Amino acid sequence: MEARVRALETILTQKGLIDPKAIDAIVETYETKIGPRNGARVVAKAWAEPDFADWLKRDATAAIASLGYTGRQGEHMRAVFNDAETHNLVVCTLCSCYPWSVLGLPPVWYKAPAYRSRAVIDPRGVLAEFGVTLPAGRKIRVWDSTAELRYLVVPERPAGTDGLDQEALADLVTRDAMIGTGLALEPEGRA
Ligand SMILES: [Co+2]
Repeated sequence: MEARVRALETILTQKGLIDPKAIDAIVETYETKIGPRNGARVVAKAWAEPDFADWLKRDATAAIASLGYTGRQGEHMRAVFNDAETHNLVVCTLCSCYPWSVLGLPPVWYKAPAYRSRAVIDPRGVLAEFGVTLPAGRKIRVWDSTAELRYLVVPERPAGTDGLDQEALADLVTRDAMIGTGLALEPEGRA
């Protein structure tokens, strides 16, 4: 795969269709500047501000863009909220569509055929392998991403976080919690 990518880049560069410096800049941006902290700030704001949560539910693309996080390909975002009845899990069964603008680069397992097929066939088993056990009776809803529509899971706000500001709340929101393969962390000092 690496050799193929290098060959493709060489040909496209020789034909003058791409500038390797531009590619490097994009990779560097997604590796170091854009990552799951963006999404964590979106979730923390939704936890802290009911008006923002409403907006996120109605029009996630606009609500997320208001924080300056916009997609490179203009894809639409949808936020799906975990609650006492439903846990949401995101996959791209076809390839690896992922909300880069809020989560950065996808983890390797997200692109793996095993995750992509099993997330829909046996979501509860997949969650167990991620160490997530849901309360009995909780439904799991699986969302299949596409190039046009990408999902951000808003995990449930942990108990004992009333006094935390948004920066501290964002620290509890992991990348996996926003894909649905994890839950938000418990605040420290809460046994
Ligand atoms: Co895809």
